[in-house]
Amino acid sequence: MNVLITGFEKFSTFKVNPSEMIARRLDGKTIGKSDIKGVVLPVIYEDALERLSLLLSEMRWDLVLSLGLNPNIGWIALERYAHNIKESEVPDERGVIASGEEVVSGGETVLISNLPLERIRDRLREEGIPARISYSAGAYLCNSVFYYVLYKILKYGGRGGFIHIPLNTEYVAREVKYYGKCHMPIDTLQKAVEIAIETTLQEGEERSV
Ligand code: PCA
Repeated sequence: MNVLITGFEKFSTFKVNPSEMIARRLDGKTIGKSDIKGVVLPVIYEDALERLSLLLSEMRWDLVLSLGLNPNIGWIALERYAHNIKESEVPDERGVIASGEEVVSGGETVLISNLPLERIRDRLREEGIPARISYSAGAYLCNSVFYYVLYKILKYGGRGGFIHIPLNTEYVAREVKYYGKCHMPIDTLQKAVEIAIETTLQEGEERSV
């Protein structure tokens, strides 16, 4: 099976994006019988979707799992809903401020992740990793990527999801201004993403038996 993992480059005041680190760490790895390709997307609306469009036309991915940083959470947030809207007071890294445009013109308002979110959440908790299902990925870049992936791959039965992760401990340790924010070690974040991949692929195998 072919698995695509996307992370994001650094953005805003955060000099490190743990989602980028994980995409790089997983690139070229094999999990179960699946080969992982990890790519890093820019935090720029136009460029991120252009890059994704190319990647998604390369092949029929069995699973596309996108990752992004949410510096305000202390848990793994398994996103359920992607919304067809771009809106944020925060500009992207090219200075573009989105104000309510659609991600895909004429697309449905909401698309729903088809990952086994409850199972992933339960497995993460069993492993001692705080996790919960989230019902909004916001309306910034992460939501755009999440929506675009689902829009493209649900059509052919691919599986798609998005996970928001907190800051990584190693970065926070170096940035005193972020003391007080929640964080997890990068190895724990990576393990959480691997568990999400494994759980999804296992479910796929059970389904096809
Ligand atoms: N998080 C942002 C965009 C890039 C990232 O890692 C978001 O939550 O939309």
